[in-house]
Amino acid sequence: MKMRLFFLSFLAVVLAHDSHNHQQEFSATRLKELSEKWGVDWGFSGISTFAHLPHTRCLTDPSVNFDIAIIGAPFDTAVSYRPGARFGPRAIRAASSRQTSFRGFNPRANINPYQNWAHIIDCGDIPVTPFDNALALRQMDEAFLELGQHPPTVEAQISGSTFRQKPKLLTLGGDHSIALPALRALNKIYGGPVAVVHFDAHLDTWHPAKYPSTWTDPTEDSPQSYFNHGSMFWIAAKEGLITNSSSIHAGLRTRLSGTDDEDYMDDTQQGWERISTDDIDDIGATGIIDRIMKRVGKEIPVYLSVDIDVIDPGLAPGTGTPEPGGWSTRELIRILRGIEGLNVVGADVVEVSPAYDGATEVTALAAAQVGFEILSSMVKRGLMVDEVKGEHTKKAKDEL
Ligand SMILES: [Mn+2]
Repeated sequence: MKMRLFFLSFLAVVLAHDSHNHQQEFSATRLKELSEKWGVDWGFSGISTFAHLPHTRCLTDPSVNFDIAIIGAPFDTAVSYRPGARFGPRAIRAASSRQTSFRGFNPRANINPYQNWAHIIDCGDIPVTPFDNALALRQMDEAFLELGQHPPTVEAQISGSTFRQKPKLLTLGGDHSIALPALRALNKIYGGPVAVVHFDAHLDTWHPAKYPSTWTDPTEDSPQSYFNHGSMFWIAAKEGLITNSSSIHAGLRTRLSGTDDEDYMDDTQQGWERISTDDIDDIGATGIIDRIMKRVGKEIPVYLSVDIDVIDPGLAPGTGTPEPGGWSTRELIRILRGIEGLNVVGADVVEVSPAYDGATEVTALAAAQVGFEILSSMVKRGLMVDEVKGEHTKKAKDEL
């Protein structure tokens, strides 16, 4: 019996080896034909990655080239209300499945981000521990830094475009606290603070002591309680990660602590300007676009952070801390298109919590569309820089 088993496994090895050898005999024509027949997925077929992009475990191979990577941060143990955003990356990927490179032209942006200069891949998820937030933060710190140091494609490196010299990350959250490790990494990579353009119903600049903390002195007994999805920008400001004259919130409508607007005063001191949800009724989407562009400009490196709860919970109910009376998905998309000139060096879409979404995936669909708009802008920015350079070259030639 043993001999027979041995023989069978020996045979299996030989066959495997044999078929491996045969593979090299397939002609290029045959492989091309197979690729044309079977190489394209429908929206509903295939393994789930963002927009059917190729999947690579980038964290295990530092030599993997990409210009833009999608990375999931399935972390949700720093939320103050509904947990569940650890399933956000999965939900957003599934909801992005009607985005394909062959039908990826964005008529609002006049570009197909999936068929342009950028090599865009899905790096999968950071395997973040759900048991220990201090460790989780360390894991995310390391992972974002690791990914941000990957080499861009050779084409991008020799393109002459400054924007294309460093790879970009679009993070799928996860609760909003994941923005802190992302900002830490960007500060190391860009050698200083970046501006934050923050779409959210909430400030997220709250001092951690603004949460009930009778049981502990957070500084002594529970430093981990400082790291939460409403205080990560407070920590970021304290660590000097955010420029103090060019960051801006958009879509605010949260209740504040206590009996006055002290939270706003704290927020201003941390260097932020605020656009409320209601401002859209007075100045329209274009007015909001103007305010953001005037505040931030086109040069300074920006981290674009989109909390899906900026959208009205009627249109995006699957989120951790819903606030009635928000912008429509259409308004948010319009505004994101209007700010495409920003120098976005990193971005996230966070707080998608599919357990509270409906069977129609409406929240995840909105998040996937936000991702598409951000990718469109990043790719477009890479082209705009080149156009400017092209004009300069032309001028120089004309002058000669
Ligand atoms: Mn938030």
